[in-house]
Amino acid sequence: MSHSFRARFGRNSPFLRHFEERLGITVFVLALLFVSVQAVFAHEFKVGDLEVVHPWSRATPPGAKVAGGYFTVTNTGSSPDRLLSISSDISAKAELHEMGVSDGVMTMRPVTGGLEIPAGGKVALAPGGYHLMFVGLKRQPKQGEKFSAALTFEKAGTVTVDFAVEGIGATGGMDDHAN
Ligand SMILES: [Cu+2]
Repeated sequence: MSHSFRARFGRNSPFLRHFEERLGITVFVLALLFVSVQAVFAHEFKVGDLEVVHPWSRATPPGAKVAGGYFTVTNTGSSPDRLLSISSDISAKAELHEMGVSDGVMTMRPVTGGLEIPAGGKVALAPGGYHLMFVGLKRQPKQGEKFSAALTFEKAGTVTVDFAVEGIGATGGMDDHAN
């Protein structure tokens, strides 16, 4: 490395200081972007030892009577808990369902006795598996809005969460990169 290079780009050179400032601003802007993306997509709700992450639903076509509800729930406690019931102003009732294949046919059935959240474990409600079903919609959830629902757990109690309404065809893509 030549003398002249060091003279121009030495530790205290104005060029390097300027570059560091620019880098600092870039990192800051990226951090802000990250925080705002998190705020939009990865909202979460704590109750007792449980954390309900990114509750979301789908917009429904006009006249639809049901809408799904999805989220991930983690249990940081040392004993299992159980999701017992759900209620929301958006529908007459809300049920816990399980999707599965029986004799080659996709079926959906209510889960009886609640859904266990194992100690130190995590349960995902997602399209194709466990999900909430808001039955008897009083209005159609619209993309971009949120509606609230109360989830009641056996030990942790009741927590009110906001379901973010995504597009009609949404598959919960956020789960692919947020968790
Ligand atoms: Cu269902």
